[in-house]
Amino acid sequence: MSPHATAQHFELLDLHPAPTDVSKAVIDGLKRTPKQLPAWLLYDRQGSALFDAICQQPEYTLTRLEKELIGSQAQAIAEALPAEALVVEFGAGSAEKVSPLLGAMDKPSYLAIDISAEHLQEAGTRLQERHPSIPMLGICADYSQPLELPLPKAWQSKPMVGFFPGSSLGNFEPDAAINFLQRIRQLLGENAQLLIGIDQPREPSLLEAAYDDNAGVSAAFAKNLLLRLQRDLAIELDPEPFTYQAAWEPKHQRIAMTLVANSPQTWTIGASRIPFAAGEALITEYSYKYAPSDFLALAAQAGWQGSQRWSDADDHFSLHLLTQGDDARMNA
Ligand code: AVI
Repeated sequence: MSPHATAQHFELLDLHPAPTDVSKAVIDGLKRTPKQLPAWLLYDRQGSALFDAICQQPEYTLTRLEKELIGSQAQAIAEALPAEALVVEFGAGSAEKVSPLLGAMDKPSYLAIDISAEHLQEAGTRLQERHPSIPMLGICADYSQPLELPLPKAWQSKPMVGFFPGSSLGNFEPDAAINFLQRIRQLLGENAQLLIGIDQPREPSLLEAAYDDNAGVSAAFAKNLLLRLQRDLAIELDPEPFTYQAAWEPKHQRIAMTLVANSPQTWTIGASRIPFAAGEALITEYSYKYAPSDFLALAAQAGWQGSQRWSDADDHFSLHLLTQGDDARMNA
């Protein structure tokens, strides 16, 4: 692992959770009331491809808004960041959003973390081709869990900039979001900054359409979770009698995505049998939306403070640049 100025090959370290951890996460989630599976399970190779397809749907504006914002503000954002910084992206996905930012920054290096190894290898290779002189490395890992970064020596003293686009923080429940923001503050170290994309609440009908598009891609994304459980974990289940739903829950300011059993059925996982009643919902994901002030209040609980914010013309989506608050540094 020796990224250097002329690196051409995108190197990947695989720290993906072992299959037993995946089975345990599934069984634990199915024993909850209501049943709920961790959102990271949605992103196998097929799920990651379906998520990319969601981002192309006309109803799902989040990705387009964020890309336009980064494209138009890359220079202003880069000016707020130190030279020779290491950009650490959590959940890099197709690693497209970071490209204009890396292009505008002064001698950056780039570390991409994602749960899907094949997807990360492809995305990282494309990005490396676009920016051949920027040192890059990929790590396949579940970034929602405690993580150590096995950084190459040359990177250990670099100023760190976390990059967490796509409003993926919205897929954590608020307490977990605070824990996660605290963990990345500790992981990135003192003086690090964090650039984070956050989707904001708006007209419920727009949000419900964004998460249940006409072409049925969002539904296929959720149902792929069931196919994945069959495929990878040999869970015996019938995916057919489940209907996908996406509902705005105003009390929580979130979209709840569920697969609802149309008829009673039982899943078999090794020696465990998990019953579903007719009408019972399996929560596949929540997507919380935060107004800027609510987000900054949440971030403050994790020791981050807002330094700048960029948003689209309708103020539907924000890119927040956060620094570490004095209190946070004293308590770290
Ligand atoms: C990755 N994440 C921010 C998406 C979201 O908008 O909550 C996941 C998603 N699930 C269905 N559509 C999009």
